[in-house]
Amino acid sequence: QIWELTLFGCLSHRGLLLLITLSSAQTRGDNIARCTMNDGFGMYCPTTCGVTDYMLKYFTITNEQVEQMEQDLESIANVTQDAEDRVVHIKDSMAVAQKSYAPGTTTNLNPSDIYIKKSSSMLDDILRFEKTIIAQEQQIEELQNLISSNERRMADLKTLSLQLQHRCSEPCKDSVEIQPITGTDCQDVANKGATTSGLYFVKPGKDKEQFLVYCEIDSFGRGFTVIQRRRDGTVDFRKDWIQYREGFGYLSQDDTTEFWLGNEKIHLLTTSSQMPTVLRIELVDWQGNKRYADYNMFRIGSEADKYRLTYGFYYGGDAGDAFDGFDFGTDPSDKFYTSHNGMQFSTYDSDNDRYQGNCAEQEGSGWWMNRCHAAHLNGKYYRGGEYTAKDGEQGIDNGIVWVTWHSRWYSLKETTMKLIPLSRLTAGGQTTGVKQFGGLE
Ligand SMILES: [Ca+2]
Repeated sequence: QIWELTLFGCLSHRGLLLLITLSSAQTRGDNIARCTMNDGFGMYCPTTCGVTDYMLKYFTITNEQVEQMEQDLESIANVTQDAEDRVVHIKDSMAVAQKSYAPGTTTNLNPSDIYIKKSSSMLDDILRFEKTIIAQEQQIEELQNLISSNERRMADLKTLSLQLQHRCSEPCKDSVEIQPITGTDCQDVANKGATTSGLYFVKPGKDKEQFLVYCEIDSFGRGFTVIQRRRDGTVDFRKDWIQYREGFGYLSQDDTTEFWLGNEKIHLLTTSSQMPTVLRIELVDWQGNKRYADYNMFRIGSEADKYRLTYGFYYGGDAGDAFDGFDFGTDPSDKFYTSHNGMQFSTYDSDNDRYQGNCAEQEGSGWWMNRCHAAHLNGKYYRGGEYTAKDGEQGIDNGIVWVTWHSRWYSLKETTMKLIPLSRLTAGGQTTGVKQFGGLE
C-alpha cells in the first residue's frame, strides 16, 4: 500500500490541517523524491516536502503499528469467533443434557451428564448413610442394653462361682460305696454275711482279677449277681465286640443305672463253678406289669467259642420261654430260627449268627443271634412300648423284645439278667422270692 498525501493549505502559523486519505490507488512515490525545501510554505509552516519527510519519518513505525493492529484485530476476531463457537457448543450441550437427563437413561453421557449423575448419586448415598447411621444408633442402643443385661448375668455368675468355689474347697465325698466283703460271686458274698444290696468285688476264677458287680441281696440271704440292667434308655446298647466283651454302662450302688457286665465276666461267673447256675430274667412293661423267666444250667462259653450261650432247660416263670424260639406264623421254621440255646454271640462287627446277613448289624446291638431272635433284651430302647417297622432300623423288630409275653413290636421298659446258684434259688420259697422283685417303683 502507498500513502498518497494531499495538502489543502495552511490555516495558521501554528496549525496545519492535513487531510490524509487512505487509498489503494497505484500512486508511485516518485513525486516525493523530487520534492525540494523552498516550494512556498514559509519558514514557520512546513513545506510539502517537510510534511512528506515528517510523514515518511513515522511511516515505517506507523505502518508496523497498523500491521500489528491489523494482526491484533484479526486475532481478536478469531478469539471472538472461538468464544462464540464455545457458547454455541455449551448451549447445545445444555440442550442435549436437558434432553438426555432422565432416570435410567445412560446413553450419550457427556461430562455435565456425569456430574449431574454423580451429585445425585452422592445425595442418594448421603440419604442412605443417614438411614444406616440411624439403624446403627438403634443397634448400639440394643447392644448397650445387652451389655448391661450381660453384666448383670456376669455378676450373678460370679456370685454362683464364689458359691461353687466355697463348696469345692470342702473335701469331696466319695459318692460310690463299695462293700468290703468279697467272694466268688454275690451268693458267696451273701453267704459271708452281706445283707445289703450294692457294689461288691467278686473273683470267680482263681487266677483272675477281681471285678466289681452289683449284688442284689434279698431278705432270704440270696445273692443275685446282676449281669444286665435296662431301666430308662440312658445307655446306648449299640456297641462293638470289644465293648460287649469288656462291659459298658454304669454300675451304681443303688441300682439306678444301666449296664452290660461284659461277656468275659459272664463267662467266668458261669463256668468257674461246677454248681449249676440259674439265669433269672426279670421284665417290666410300660404298664408296670412284671414277669420273669428262669433258665437252669446257664453257661456262656469262652471268647474262642464266641461266648456261646447254652442252658439245660427252662426252669419256669410267668414270662414264657422266649429263648426257645417263637412261631411267628410266617414260616414253619420260625421257631427253629429264633431259638437262642446254642447260639454264639454277635455284634455288628462280629457276625456269628445263622442268618446270611448280620442280625446284630441290622438291629444295632449285641446278642446271641440266630436268624434272628424271639428274645432280645439288648435291643433299642423305645419309650412307651409299642413301636412299628417304621421306627425300627431297616424295618426290623429291634426293640427290647420278649415275644412270649409281649409281641415283637413291643419294647419293654425294664429288664434285669442276673445269676444265682440253683441250690439257693428256692431258698425262702420260690413263689415268695419271685413276687418280691421290683422295678424302679
Ligand atoms: Ca450272618
